Amino acid sequence: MPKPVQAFVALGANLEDPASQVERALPELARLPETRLVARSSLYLTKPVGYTDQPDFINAVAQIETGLSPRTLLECLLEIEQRHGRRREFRNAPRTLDLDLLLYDGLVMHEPGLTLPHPRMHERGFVLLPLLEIAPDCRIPGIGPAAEIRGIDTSGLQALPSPGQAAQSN
Ligand code: PH2
Ligand code: MG
Ligand code: MG
Repeated sequence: MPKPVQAFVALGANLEDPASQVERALPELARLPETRLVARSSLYLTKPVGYTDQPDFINAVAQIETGLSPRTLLECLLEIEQRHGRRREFRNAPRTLDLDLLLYDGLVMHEPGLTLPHPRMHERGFVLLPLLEIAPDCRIPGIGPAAEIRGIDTSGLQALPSPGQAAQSN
């Protein structure tokens, strides 16, 4: 088996109990062959970006360690989306589950259906905030340290308390 690498996956959902879609997808990532879940972010409630006439999203980011190739990992992510009833009606349409491969071991690649790093990740607060929560030292190839990206609009983002975490009383 090739040496396992670190990879980051963005999770997003805004249909059919989105928080549960994302929470259920995390152990499914952990169960992929040659893969373990290293870290997961909080859930974030986020305003839709791009096509805005749709429900708010739940977003999160997961860090995995995997021996799968980028292409095989991508196929596995699409399979999990399918199991969650993902339908693709139009670009940026509401979805039960979206799993985007953000980073794979510092790899840069441009292939049909698979661009690494994810080409829009550095512009999206709903990706950067959860990513920085679990990987504050993360570097995006071709961009630089994720923590140094400026000008991201985070106004539509709200980190949700994790279950069991007491709500703040003030
Ligand atoms: N995904 C998109 C487009 N817009 N907006 C939010 N808030 N969250 C998403 O996951 C998202 C989006 C395309 O995949
Ligand atoms: Mg996406
Ligand atoms: Mg996607």
